[in-house]
Amino acid sequence: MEMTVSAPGVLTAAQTTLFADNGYLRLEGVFGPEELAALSQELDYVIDRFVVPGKGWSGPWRQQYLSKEENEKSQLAATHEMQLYSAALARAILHPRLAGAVADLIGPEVEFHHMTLHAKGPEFGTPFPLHQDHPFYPHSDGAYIDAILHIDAGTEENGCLKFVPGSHKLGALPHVREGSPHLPPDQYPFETAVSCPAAAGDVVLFSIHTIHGSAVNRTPHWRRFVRVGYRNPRNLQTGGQAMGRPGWMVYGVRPKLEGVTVKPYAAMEVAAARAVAQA
Ligand SMILES: O=C(O)CCC(=O)C(=O)O
Repeated sequence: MEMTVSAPGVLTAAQTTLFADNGYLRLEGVFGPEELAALSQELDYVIDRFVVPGKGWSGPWRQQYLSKEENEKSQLAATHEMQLYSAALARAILHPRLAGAVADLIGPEVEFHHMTLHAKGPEFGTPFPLHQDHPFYPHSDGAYIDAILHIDAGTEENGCLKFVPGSHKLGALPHVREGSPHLPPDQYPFETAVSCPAAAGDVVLFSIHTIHGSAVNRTPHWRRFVRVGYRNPRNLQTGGQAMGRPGWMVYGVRPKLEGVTVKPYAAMEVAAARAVAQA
């Protein structure tokens, strides 16, 4: 049986053009008050029980971006695949307006790729130097969108996202590989990036090739963002995070591709844990 998948038409023509021009787009109010409350509570549960905060990304950029005190005290809680811990976070991946917007941009078929937490600690919440996401999970082309779910509002004071408009048109750029991949700060000054403040419940979409970063969180509160990566299943991954792992289809059906097989998830290391428990 042939199946024709068509784009859902969640985005307006003006939104699609904005994304094509700038490489990023803010969607207002994707998560309503009840969804947001569940996301916030369950994320806090996951952070409290399963995440040990660290200093955040490493590399020579820290000397240029941070004072000595900031470098020493910077704090980031980061982890991956929180949908394995929380049903509210699992539901968020499939959210019809979110998946539909992504389908309008890179679909019609859309496959979920990964979920990652970036929670900046209070007062000294770690900044992110300018970078593209491509070096972290390189794919063959640009049909990959990162969605930042704003569990908290992003403001100038707490380290909102900042983008270099139109930079996605540059394609995949070489990154400094000392520490976490980042663009050389002297060639790509942080000041060239434009702030993208957003309210709690908003989602900001951007291309895997869009240059972005964020400043220090100087407020007394945690700033919690969740990144969800989506790709067109025809856009094959070439390395990095979650390489070789198939994801749920969140819009349309998986196309049958020559030479590509869908392998099940790797077995969890349960047997080893059981052996330890029984010892
Ligand atoms: O959470 C942030 O402030 C930045 C996130 C980011 O750069 C990324 O997810 O690639």
